[in-house]
Amino acid sequence: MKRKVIAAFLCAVMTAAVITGCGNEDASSNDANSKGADAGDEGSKDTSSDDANDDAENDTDDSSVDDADAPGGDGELITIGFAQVGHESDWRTASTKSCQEVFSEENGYDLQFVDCDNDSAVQLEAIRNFIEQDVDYIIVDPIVATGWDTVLTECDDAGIPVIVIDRTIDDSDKYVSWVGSNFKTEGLACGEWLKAYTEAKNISDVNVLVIEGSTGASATLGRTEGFKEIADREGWNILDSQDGDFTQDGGQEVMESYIKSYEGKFNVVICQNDNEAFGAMDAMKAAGISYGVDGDVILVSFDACTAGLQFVLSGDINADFECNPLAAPFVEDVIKTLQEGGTPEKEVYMEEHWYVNEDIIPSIEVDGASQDMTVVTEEIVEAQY
Ligand code: GYE
Repeated sequence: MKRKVIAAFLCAVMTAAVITGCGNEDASSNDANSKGADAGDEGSKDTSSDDANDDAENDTDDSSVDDADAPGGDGELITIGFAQVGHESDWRTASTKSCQEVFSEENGYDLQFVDCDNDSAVQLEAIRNFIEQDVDYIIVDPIVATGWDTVLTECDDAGIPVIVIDRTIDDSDKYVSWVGSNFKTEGLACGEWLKAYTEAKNISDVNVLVIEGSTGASATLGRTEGFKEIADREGWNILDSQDGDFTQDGGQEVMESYIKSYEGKFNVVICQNDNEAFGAMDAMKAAGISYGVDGDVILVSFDACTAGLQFVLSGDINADFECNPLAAPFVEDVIKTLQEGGTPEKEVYMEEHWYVNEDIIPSIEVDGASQDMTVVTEEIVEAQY
């Protein structure tokens, strides 16, 4: 099919335009008042109207593009296959909802959505089905960071552009664009805040339990690495670090077993997402262990979805490091750029904020950049996803 040939050509152009690989050290901007994304290294901007794209448009000979043959030509819907991780958390629900809203029929899309239920084999099969169906674009949120080169080569051979969202792919660059968060920065921010907070509270003995996200997910790897870097630097004692699978049940189970092994020995619990924190709270409550701003245990979380922020507001969670799930509008910018024959940014970073209950640490320094700590209010909770 002609449009596939054109797409394959665009893929080749885009592969040549790779600027940096995923996982570079650039902190996403932590501007306290706006939600959005940063494209590449150049700060926040509209990804569809930057110079790089304009140049690429000029360089691309699209004289052979026949509008009727292009995806979505002649008023046809643009077909998208989306292989979503699963439905494990509030964050995931917000991500799915955002994609379904943006890629609606009303907006000109036919979205084939597959919930992969956290199973990598199901995710690979979903992508191969999308190739079979000859969709126009594939969106994937990779459950794990590795094992991608073969299937991405198959997409490339079929001329179907792949857009990666949220978690990164670490062993292949055969995708057009990635839109997501810098998970290591989130982990570093958590560590820097904990350092400032324990100093402000005169807590010199820091004994930490970590409830990790799913094993092999880049969100888990980055948050773990960032936090550990600060813990090692500060000489904190990480008593244990186990997989809670990003679920409430997982968080509760891990916390219950931690309480059996370490009761009386820990004063910090780091949960790598809100749902795990809800489970950890249930386990601590049942064991009579107090947590949060008035408790014996400092409780920290990631994601900062509405329910998580409610617990920051109530003081049950001390700090919550946002991970912004609303990538879909930026993915749509990527698709529009491709539709117009342009070259989208290889990496687009979501903008995120760090939330706390107490007004004692106004900002922290992460990778040399000052980042605000935002005290949660009712209005912030209500405006959150
Ligand atoms: O933090 C967690 C979800 O990949 C960033 O996955 C995402 C993580 C998020 O289940 O809640």
